[in-house]
Amino acid sequence: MADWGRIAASRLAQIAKISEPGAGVTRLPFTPEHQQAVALLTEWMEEAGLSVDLDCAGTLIGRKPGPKGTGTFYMGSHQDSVRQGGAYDGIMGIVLPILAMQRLKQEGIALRYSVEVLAFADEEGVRFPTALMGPRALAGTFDLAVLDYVDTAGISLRQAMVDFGLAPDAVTSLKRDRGTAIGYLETHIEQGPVLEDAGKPLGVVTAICGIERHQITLTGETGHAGTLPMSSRRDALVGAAAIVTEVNRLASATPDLRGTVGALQVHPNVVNAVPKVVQMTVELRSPDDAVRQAAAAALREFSDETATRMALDLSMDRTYAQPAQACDPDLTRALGEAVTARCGTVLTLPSGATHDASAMADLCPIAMLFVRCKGGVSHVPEEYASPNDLGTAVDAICAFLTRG
Ligand code: HGY
Ligand code: MN
Ligand code: MN
Repeated sequence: MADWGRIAASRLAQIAKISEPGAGVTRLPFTPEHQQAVALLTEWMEEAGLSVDLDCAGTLIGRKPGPKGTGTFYMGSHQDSVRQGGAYDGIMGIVLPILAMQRLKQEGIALRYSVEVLAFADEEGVRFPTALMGPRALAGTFDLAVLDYVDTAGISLRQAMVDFGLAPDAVTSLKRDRGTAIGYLETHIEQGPVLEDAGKPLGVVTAICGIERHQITLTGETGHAGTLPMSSRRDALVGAAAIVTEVNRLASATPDLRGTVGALQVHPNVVNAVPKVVQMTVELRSPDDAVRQAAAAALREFSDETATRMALDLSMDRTYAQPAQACDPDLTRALGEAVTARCGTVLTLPSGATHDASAMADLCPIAMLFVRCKGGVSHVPEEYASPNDLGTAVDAICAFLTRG
């Protein structure tokens, strides 16, 4: 009997090497690293008996046709990583279903429906200020306008996709028929401490949080740090500091809300000049959209008031938003039964991270399987899931796929 956990661990270690130089994994969409990952995943998909195709949104699709006239069950996640991220986030949700399909093939088990394993190009939104293009294309919710978004080198998403050999403007033709989409299962490292604290290898997700991101720019006046009197300064960084503190205060005081200022640039950013411009991102997350939206409104009011008080110019633009998404109760129950059959019990939990599943929910019912995450750390090189837990996840996926 193959040790699917060990095979999974060695494959994840192997594909983790496909990265830009530096600590951890940096594999961004429509890059040479993405190209190499597609080649390796193609090999593994073919070994599992799947026919492989790369769609014009950059999603690699491994398909196993079922009996004629039956629908399709989807599984998958994203091939891309954050910068210097871990070896499990996203890619685990591609490698494990491929191995589950390989195991069913080896055991001669035919499924009652078709299956597609999906390796989405971009979920993290690190290279371009957008994300989820693959699942949005399949769900028919892709906004062609995002093709004009550019990365920090000024390359548009459209150009990057063309250079990758794709036809980006054909993305709208990828919309799948909801009538034949049975459901979608995403397997993902938990990225938090809940399963480890509970001593559980697997968990079943109840809902995925909603998210919104804002770009804030504060503009004051620069001047000599030694000669400009404090009383006549319009220091953009002092205004930004007030807003950063308020984001943290508001999120800490509001149940079910997380707030983060993740990126901040200062201009002219020199030791002996008063900061003139500060650009920063604010991200708000909650499983309850009303809570998130109320926090965004309160923050906008606080920022306006702060800018007025400090005689700063303020712009605050929402650059991204994704609603909270409940997992389908029937699929989730079935997944819970599969996990219980394998582990004896099942722990359910919400996801504070967003996932491709959030967008797939516009196409079909979704379910998510979480795998224990060592120390609860993710988006860092130390991210880790054990071979045992990986093997248990393959077992649970097979039990789920072959349920009565
Ligand atoms: O930000 C997230 O939650 C996901 O990792 N992209
Ligand atoms: Mn992820
Ligand atoms: Mn991630």
